[in-house]
Amino acid sequence: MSNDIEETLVLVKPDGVARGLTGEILRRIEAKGYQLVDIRFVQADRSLLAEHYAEHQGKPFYEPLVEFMESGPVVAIRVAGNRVIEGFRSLAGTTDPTTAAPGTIRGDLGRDWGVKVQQNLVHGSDSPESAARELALWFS
Ligand code: IDP
Repeated sequence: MSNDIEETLVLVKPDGVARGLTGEILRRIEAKGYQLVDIRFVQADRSLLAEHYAEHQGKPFYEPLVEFMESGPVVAIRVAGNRVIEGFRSLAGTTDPTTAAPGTIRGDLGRDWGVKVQQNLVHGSDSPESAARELALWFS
């Protein structure tokens, strides 16, 4: 375990924004000790989402995922901190909110009543390479 200051891209997805959970998600990021470096409200278009989710193109959930992500504004956040890339993914919890651990954003706040798996409130970059690529995309 190294001691590395990193930056990551966090997105509050359209379900998080629509449910008024942006403040609660920012609170959890700050409470953990991470720094909010930049923040913007974005109505993502298809070309941005195609680049962002390039690795998922061709998967069965790709089209519903992109449709969901363009269904409303998202909040893009540049977050800095010690090992923040894996640290934020730990705060977010596993992909499916139904089984995400209590104490995590998805586990505490994610809904599973009439809601699809893609509606899991947040995105966090999964590696330093993804973080650099995604930050350039959303904060160009
Ligand atoms: P992650 O966001 O937990 O890193 P990824 O595997 O990178 O998960 O998938 C990206 C996003 O695609 C997920 O956050 C979720 O919104 C959606 N997704 C992943 N797997 C499924 C699935 O099996 N069904 C529907 N949506 C999915």
